Amino acid sequence: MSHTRPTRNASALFDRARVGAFELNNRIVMAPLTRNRAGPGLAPGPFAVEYYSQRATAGMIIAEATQVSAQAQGYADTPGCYTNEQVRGWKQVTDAVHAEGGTIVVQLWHTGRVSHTSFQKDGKAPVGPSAIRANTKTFVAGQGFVDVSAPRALRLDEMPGIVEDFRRASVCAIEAGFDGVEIHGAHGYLLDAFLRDGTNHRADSYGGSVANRARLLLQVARACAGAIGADRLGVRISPVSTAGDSRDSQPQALFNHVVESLNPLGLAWLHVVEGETGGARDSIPFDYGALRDRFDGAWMVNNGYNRTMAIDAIASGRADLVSFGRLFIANPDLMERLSKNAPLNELMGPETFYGGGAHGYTDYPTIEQGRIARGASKMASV
Ligand code: 8OZ
Repeated sequence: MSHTRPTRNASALFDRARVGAFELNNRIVMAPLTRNRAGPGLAPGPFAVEYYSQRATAGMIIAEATQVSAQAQGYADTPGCYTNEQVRGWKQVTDAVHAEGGTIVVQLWHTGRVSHTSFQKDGKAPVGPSAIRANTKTFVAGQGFVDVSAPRALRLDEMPGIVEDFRRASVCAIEAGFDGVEIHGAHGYLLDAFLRDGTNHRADSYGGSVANRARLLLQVARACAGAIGADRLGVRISPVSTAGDSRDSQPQALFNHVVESLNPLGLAWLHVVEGETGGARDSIPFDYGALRDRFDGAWMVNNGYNRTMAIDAIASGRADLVSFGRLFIANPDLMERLSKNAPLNELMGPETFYGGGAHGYTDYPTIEQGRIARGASKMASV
């Protein structure tokens, strides 16, 4: 298989794009961003409607990682999509984004072993592929950042329940007005932890061979595709990232298989974190072209893209979509800023990322608001 694809969809970052069932306004995607601001019942909080509708000019918004069940929670104040209250909350968000002409899907996750007993029923251990504790931390209200708890290995008879939780949550997502769903298969959370030989030491049909380790992700993707349609479904992977203490001895062979197996489902997109999440893009050598050669849907790339890199990735045909995380935190009108090559807002301090209220969430100015504020301060100084 050749890894240099001819420029098949040579187009511009700002061009419309057909992705599965969607007609996107442009190829700029808001990456899923954990903000820990859910309200009562882990429904989206009071500022979420404004936060997401401010960003509706993105070609597609992928709403923050959202639990498929109570067991799936691993951090304080992250939302769910498995109760009526949560569905009602999300419906207000999706209605507001649609009113602005946007497209919004939700990322569904099970944090797996990246969790803490305080989030689990009766204070029991979180679950993972194997009883191996992750070398990472989570945030627990009242305790701050703490080591994640030691997990127990899921029993074989519990596996259908995990698949069912994802399927049900994907149905809830559509009820909540989302246009589709992204399955979180990255960053050491449950599905990624199953994929990897560093975190999956099982001896049953979900462990050992690459095919066995990929079984859960495949079953989840198949179940969600069957429930909501593969043309509304994407998967996110992070082949070489060590986020969430993710480890594998042969990531290339593993992900070649994963993508080859997902492809026949006809997914709308595959979302690939290139390199170390939020860090070096070339942390270890990896042939992403080999993955793309195995996938027929839209190819979404992520991790540290700036305007020039994004324009080039799309114009060269290397990618169909580019997702931006930090730039979307700081710039609600990122699409307009990129299209005009306008200056970007500076990111506020990390203390505003995870938890809190409107500050650092809904109070980043658009170009227009910035102009008004600058005009006002000039007037004030006269
Ligand atoms: C940062 C903090 C907590 C969770 C991920 C959902 O890494 C996350 C996440 C990021 O995918």
